[in-house]
Amino acid sequence: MAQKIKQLVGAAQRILVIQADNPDADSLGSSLALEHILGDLGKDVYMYCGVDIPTYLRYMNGWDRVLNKLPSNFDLSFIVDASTYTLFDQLEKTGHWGWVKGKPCVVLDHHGTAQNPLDFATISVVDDRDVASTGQLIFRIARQVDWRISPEAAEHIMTSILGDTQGLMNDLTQPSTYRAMADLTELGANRAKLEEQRREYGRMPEIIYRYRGRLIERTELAADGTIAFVTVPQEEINEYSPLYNPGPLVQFDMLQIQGVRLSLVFKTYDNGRVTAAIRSNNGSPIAGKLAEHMGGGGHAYAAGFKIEDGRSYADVKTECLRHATELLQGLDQTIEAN
Ligand SMILES: [Mn+2]
Repeated sequence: MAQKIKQLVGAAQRILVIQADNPDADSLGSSLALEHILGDLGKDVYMYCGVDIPTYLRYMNGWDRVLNKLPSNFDLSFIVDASTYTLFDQLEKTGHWGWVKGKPCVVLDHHGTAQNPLDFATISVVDDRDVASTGQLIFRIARQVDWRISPEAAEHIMTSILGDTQGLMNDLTQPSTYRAMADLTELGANRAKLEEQRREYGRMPEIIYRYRGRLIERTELAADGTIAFVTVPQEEINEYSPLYNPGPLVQFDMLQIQGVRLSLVFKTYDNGRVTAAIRSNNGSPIAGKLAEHMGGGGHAYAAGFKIEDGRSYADVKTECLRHATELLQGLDQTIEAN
């Protein structure tokens, strides 16, 4: 596989790296790592994401080179951290899938259970067992074909791993992940520096700190206290989202409530759109399955979905909580059966 990817890269000059419409530290870190690695090979690299890079990721150097219009002139594309059509609404809407399908395409991902797979890919490497993040997968491939990993590339790969493993703390973390972290450190990535950058960027204005208190106050519990959720309406999105993304403000605190296994931050928009960010605690790896059931995607501990088909928020919430409860119960039954 790695050799075939090397051949495709060898034959291309202009290379496009595509992220899905749910950018996170892994997809952005993977894009930026590829930008450096392929750039060092003398390629012209373009990065695309259909939506704006969220503010909480803007501590990553180079985020502002990600385009949100798809360039039409390229020889090869990489799709990183996604392998399903579901997460590419913007390409669907603009009708630009044709451009991507008309050229060789390499899909690199670590989400195993995707529905509607991107079946046109020239090469698809979807490894859901041995790597913690797409960045780690890129690292493995780059080593197999002896591509140079600059300190900048190493840093972006490290960020991708820390993002998906929540700082090496969830069980996506593999033995190979610790080895990769050691190798990346040798290559010049500095975890302490990365954490400092992220913390500095994560500092919030006073008004946001106080808003966080209100979100905590409004948090509700469901399913015998195993699911925590909160709703952010349009007027708060307008007021606070430009300053800070409301989800990350409370979502990890919600997972710290005793007995809570899953947290949900719903956002409701005036045009009827409902979105949800899903996070789960170690031992309750159902976030991705819940998101898929609701028409979205993600992985075991972090996922999301959006509903735009006119269903009311009340209906979406009821269905989401019902299915989440079922998945948690199913998980317990599997554990008991073992
Ligand atoms: Mn990922």
